[in-house]
Amino acid sequence: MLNADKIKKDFPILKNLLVYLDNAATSQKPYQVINAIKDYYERYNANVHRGVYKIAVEATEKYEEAHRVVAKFINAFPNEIIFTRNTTESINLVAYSLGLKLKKDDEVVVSLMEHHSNFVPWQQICKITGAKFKVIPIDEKGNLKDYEKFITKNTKIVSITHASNVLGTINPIKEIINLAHKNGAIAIIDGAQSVPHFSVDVKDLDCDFLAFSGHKMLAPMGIGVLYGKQEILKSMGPFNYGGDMIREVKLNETKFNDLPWKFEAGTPNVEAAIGLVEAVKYLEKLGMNNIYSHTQYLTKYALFRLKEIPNIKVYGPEKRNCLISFKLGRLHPHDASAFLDELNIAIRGGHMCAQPLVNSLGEIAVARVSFYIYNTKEDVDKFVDGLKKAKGAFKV
Ligand code: C6P
Repeated sequence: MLNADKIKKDFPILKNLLVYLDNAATSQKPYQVINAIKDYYERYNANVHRGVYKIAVEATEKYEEAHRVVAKFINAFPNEIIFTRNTTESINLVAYSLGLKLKKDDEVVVSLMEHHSNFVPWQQICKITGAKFKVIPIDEKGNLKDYEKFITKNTKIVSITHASNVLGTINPIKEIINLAHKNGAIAIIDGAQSVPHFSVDVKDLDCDFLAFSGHKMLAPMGIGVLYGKQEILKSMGPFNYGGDMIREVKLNETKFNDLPWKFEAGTPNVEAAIGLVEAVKYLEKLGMNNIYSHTQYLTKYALFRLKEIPNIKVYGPEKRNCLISFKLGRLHPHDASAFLDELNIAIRGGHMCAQPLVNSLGEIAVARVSFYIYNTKEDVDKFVDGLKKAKGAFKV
């Protein structure tokens, strides 16, 4: 277990006794991250890869350190780390750069539990190219069903979430990657809900791409990561054209920059990259295995306590990542969320940007709690007790 009470002190927003249980949407930020950004603006704000004066060199060095720190965090090479705006943009980069080359009869495989950001780009790319869009279903427990049958010799791209943001399911991602490769397909992993919570090693997984967002792992908003195997990235064309992604521009022709800058056109989000460095260092100091144990403990405890409430339906498998989606009788998730907000408890209600999945559960919205490093057993108690009060107040 982590010492969450001590960790909480690093997070200024939690000083007002906010019980923050919407970590799957975004995490809170510690002083270490906030101060690093403040230091950048107060001391060495400059554009990167351009000026040769001192503060520009320092900003560039810090920005490049971010590639190295993130690479080490997921066991990649620094030139395999492309900074984007978020997971959504990371997946779109691959969809536009690789996906548009698909032909009729090629197949793209996703699953029903994808977030829209790993669903809509492939659905649309398939519409443009005529490729077949295949969706792996889920079983009644919330696990992928018969995925082996969906990946065939015609499959060119398999793009699957590592961990579901609604069900908490942790998918058998290594087997899926293996199966994709056996069939000659590229394997793309949506790591938005895995990388912040447990150790992810891209070499061990052997995935071709991994996408995730800084803001769900203590870093600022506006920075996402796309990991890609260098040989694949080298063979791909750029996603955006413009400044910084070029080596040489002539009147009729342009030579592109090396990796990763070929995919980082224009002025990047330097402050967010600097924040991301501190965020990763913070997580590494706690230890990813300790983080996982801590949030596992809270999730199991919350599942146990929720059993006290009659008429509650919990979605997803028993063994799961650190979030719980539920429905309490006829209580609308937004009413549950608004009621708990009055008690200073923040939870999410809605379709979770996963409408095909939530609709398949027979719902248009669910409520969700999601845990992180600063959450305590007391936070879980406050949430469950608050939900009991909501049940009484709304008579559901
Ligand atoms: N899910 C949630 O509350 P962006 O918005 O690009 O940083 O992340 C998109 C994304 C992709 N995949 C998964 C599995 C996700 O959970 C998310 C973000 C948030 O569940 C916001 S909708």
